[in-house]
Order: sequence, then structure tokens, then C-alpha cells
Amino acid sequence: MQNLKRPVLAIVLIVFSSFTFAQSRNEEPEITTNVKFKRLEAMIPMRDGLKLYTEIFVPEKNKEPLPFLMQRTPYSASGRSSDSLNAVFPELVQDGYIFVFQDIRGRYKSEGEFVMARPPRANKSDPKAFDESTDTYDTIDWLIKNVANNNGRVGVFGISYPGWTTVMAQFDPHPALKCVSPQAAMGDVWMGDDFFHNGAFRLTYGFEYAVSMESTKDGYFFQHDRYDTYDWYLKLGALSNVNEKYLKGKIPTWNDYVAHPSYDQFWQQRALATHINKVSVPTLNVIGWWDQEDYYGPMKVYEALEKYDTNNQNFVVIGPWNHGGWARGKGDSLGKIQFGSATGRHYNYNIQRPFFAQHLKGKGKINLPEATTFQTGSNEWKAHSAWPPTQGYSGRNLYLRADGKLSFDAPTTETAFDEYVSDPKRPVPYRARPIQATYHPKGSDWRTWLVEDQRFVHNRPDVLSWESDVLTEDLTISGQILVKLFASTSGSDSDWVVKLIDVYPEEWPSDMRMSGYQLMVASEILRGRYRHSFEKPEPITPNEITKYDFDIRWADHTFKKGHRIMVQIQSTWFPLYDRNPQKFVENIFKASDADYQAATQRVFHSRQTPTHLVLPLKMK
Ligand code: PG9
Repeated sequence: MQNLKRPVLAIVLIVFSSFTFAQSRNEEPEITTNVKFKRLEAMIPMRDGLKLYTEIFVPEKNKEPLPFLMQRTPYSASGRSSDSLNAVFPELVQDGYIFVFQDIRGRYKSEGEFVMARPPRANKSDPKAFDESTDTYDTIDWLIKNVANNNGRVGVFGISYPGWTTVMAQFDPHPALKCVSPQAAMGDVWMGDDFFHNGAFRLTYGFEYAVSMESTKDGYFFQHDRYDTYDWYLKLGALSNVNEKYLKGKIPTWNDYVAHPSYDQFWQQRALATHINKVSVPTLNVIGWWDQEDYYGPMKVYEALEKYDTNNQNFVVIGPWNHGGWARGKGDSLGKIQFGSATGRHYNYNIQRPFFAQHLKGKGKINLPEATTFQTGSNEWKAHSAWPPTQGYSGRNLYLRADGKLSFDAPTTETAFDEYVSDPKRPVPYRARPIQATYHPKGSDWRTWLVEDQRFVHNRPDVLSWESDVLTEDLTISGQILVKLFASTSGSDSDWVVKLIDVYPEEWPSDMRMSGYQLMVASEILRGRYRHSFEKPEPITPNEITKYDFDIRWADHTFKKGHRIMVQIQSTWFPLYDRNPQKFVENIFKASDADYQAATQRVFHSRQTPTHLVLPLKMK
């Protein structure tokens, strides 16, 4: 057993609202365990009589009563062994837990029907009504009564869909539920997670994921007829071809996209943050800066819980990870980006492990700051007393200027714009081709596309770039990045993609391939029809300068001295996002191939129409 009383986070004086704590480098040992588990299988009955398949792993030699750590998943409860538990959760195995994995309704060996992101039950007074929250409750009740030598305490954790079931676990929880850790929990699949972002449809993910989950009960891989799916999706044409050519109306989630293209009640009910009205148990939210799937939702879940956190039980950790990256490997790099320390190991050893030990085993006390972030660029862990930080930062406007320049000084010219033609026949790829299927069994660059060098599109005629002078000192941003875009289109609908990029210096001696690297720090898309309301789309008046107010999410990043800041703007990001027809149609899922048209886009940077970003800049 590790010494849990070792101080977990160095306590230093708070400067403004944030402070750096001792670099974790070499602090956490690589733990190897070789614990043998007894595997039990159970069909656990739910309140409506249906049974859920569950595997329970009890350490063979354990004498003291142990707590449960549970994951509820649509991706199969089977397939784990003593070896895989020792490999995946060495810190937790070392401390001693009974691990539980359960197939949610309708998946793999569980009974019932699978419903994608099943909304919380409406009728709470019906004793047989169920949702993921009641299924967790009923499972916990069974576990503590039926598994020998348990200590009556349960923790629930999980990444992504199992992160969603973790958030659901804390609604009306069983008294034995003592803490939860939702990790990359998709929280709002329309506004900013897997299926749409600000109304733009995530074509590759939305299609491939729905097909893989709803074609069979136990996972299915759609075979595109070519390796580079850029071509496949381009050839597919309008979204209306999907049902006609491939799905034939048989995939419920695809039919839901078609029936609910806007942010109506259907999606609002599934947005977990909107249901949160208290912090039920201590909660450790975990998020990756470069999570290619669920970044927005987990932040919203944290924010929603924070509103009710009167007892200071809700915490967030945000690290330099892709989707679930903290649970795989050391976390010392992502793609070509190096972090200088094993950030995943730091999280698992110094944060997750003592969090569960305190709440499930009554051992030690973790002094977690409100928000723990790994600040990228400076590569330092930071402790913030609020996220986003509220003191010591101020919004600073960064303006697009003529000749591709970026400046903190506002433009003074009367008329100024840059323009490009956005052609749905030649959309801008979102990552370097070949674009393998999202989860291609032989490997896919999907997991690291957010940190790809953006030079692969820089200077395309349909991607505009503006760049600052070389920075003469470090510049740190922590929090939400706002966009005030003044733009026109010759069409009557349009997408706008804005990317904030850290341009590395020309000299990068440790790895010359990183010289001039363009690292995306934040990015987002807005479907123009939703500029006023996500529920009620409106056409754009062609050729009229229109203001778009949105955000490109959050960052905690230092642009180092010697680097430059860059902003890129484009109108397609394909095939991650479907193409906007650029002509207003009632429902883009029903548009025909003939509806897609090229449009001339102008981005303005004059005195009256000063397109700019508002950066949450750290004050000196
Ligand atoms: N990001 C996945 C997901 C897709 C759709 C809904 C919920 C989650 C996942 O990795 O589980």
C-alpha cells in the first residue's frame, strides 16, 4: 500500500488566483502490480424486471472489506482479466478495490433496448420508470447486498459514454455512492460534442458512430470502399443520400439527426448539464485540451455542478490529452507535441488515486485545488481557485489587420477585407489526407488530428491566415476565447471556422521538423444560420456584412517568447463536418446535391467592422 499521507500537491502561495505547483517530473513511480482477481458474472435485476450483465473482479487474497469501483459501458463489460486490470489501473489495483463492469441496457450481454444517450426519465413517481441513474442505483443496491467482504462504498467512473453514465449516476444516487469521476463525459452532443458543433453536423463521427452502435448489439465497423474517406464522403454528396444509398432508415440515431437538425427539445433533454441541480457526491471532472470527441460537454457539466457546489466537492482537472488520453500511456506527448513530463501518470497517481482513496477507503485527504490544469506551451501544472480563472486575467482584443497581420491595435482603415471562394466541391480537409475511418481497425490519425501541423492547409486559397509579429515576451491565456467576426457571404447560409494557432519559432534545434510548426490551441465552427438562435435557423442576407459572436472554447496556454500567434478562417472542415450548401434550405439533411453552391466569403477588418478575438490574457 502506498503512503497516502504524502502531500499530493505542493502547497505554495497563491499568486492572483492561480499558482504553479512543483513539476511532477519523476515524482510518480511507474507502478507495476500483479494482483490476481476472482471474476464473477451476474445478471443483475433492475426495477422493471430487466437484467443487466455485470462482471465483478474481487482481489483473491484480500482480507479487509473493499469498496467498489464501477464502470457502466456500451462497449462491453467482458474481455477483462487480472492482467488487464493490473495493466490499466495499477495505482488503483495496488490500493485495493473490487472492480465492476456492466453492459448498459441493450448492449452486448444485457437485456433491453439500447437508446443513444438515453434522456433522464420524465416520470419520477413511476416506481418502474428507469434511466441510467436508476440502473446505477439498482446495481449498487445489489452489489452491496450480494458481494462478500465489501465496505459498503461505491465509486463510479468512466470515460466518454461511460463518463455520461457516470454523470447520470449522481442523479438521485444510492446512499452507498460516495464519489464519481466523469471523464470526457459527452454532455451535449448537439452543441459541442460528438454529433454537432454549434449546429454544424459531424459527418464522419455522426455517421460512423451511429452505424457502429446501432447496426448490431455488439459493435460493427462500416467498411468504406476506400482508405481515404475524404473521397468517400465527397462522392456521397448531399446528406439525403445517406439513407437513400446506405442506411435505408434503419439507424435510429441517423433518423434523429434528420428529424432534429436544430437544437430542439430532443437534444436539450439529452444535454446533461441542463438537468444538474446539485452536487450529490464529491466529483472529479476530467477533461483533455485536445479531446477530439468530448471537450465542450464535460466543461459544461463541471460548470453546471459548480453553480451548486456550496460544500466545495466539485473539482476539475484539464490536461494535455486527447479523448481518454490520461488513461493510456504516460501522457508525455501527443502527436508531435512534447510535454516534458508524464502528465497521465501524474493524474493517475497524484490525483485520481488519492481522490478515490479518500472517499472510498477513508484514507488520506487530497488537497485538490478547484481546478488543476496542465498549462500547455509552458508545460506546467497550474492550480486555479476558479475555472476559468476570475482574477488576474483580462479580455484583450486581438485584431485581424491588413496584409495578413494580427495586432492588439484596432484597425483604422475605412474599408478592408480579405476574401476567398468556398467551394463545396473542393472542401478544406480537416486533417492531412489520407483520412482513415475514425476508428479504422488498422489505425487512424483521428486521435491526434487536433494537434496536427496546420501548415497542410496554410495558404490554400480558401483558408485565410493572419499572423502576429514574433512575441518578445511570453503571453499566457487562461479561459474562454471569444470571436467577434464581421463577414459576408454571397450565399444565404455559411459555416465559419476559426482557429487560434501557436506558430513555433523557425529555430527548433531539438527537432527541426517542429520549426515553424502551427499548433492549434483552440478552434470551433459556427453554422451561420444559427447566429441568432440555435433553435430557429435563419437565412443570411447575401453580401451583407454580418456580425457573428461565438467562442472557440477554452485554453490554458502560454505562447512563448519567440513564437507567433496565428488566426486562420475557413468555411469547410471536411469530412469531419458536413458541407454547408451555402444556400439556405429548410433542413440540410434533406438538401439535394443541386442545393450545394460555391460562395464568395469576405472577412472584414476595418475600423467599423473590426474582426477580432478576445483573449483571456494573464496580466503582468
Ligand atoms: N465519444 C463517444 C461517444 C459518442 C457518442 C455518444 C457518446 C459518446 C465515446 O467515445 O464513447
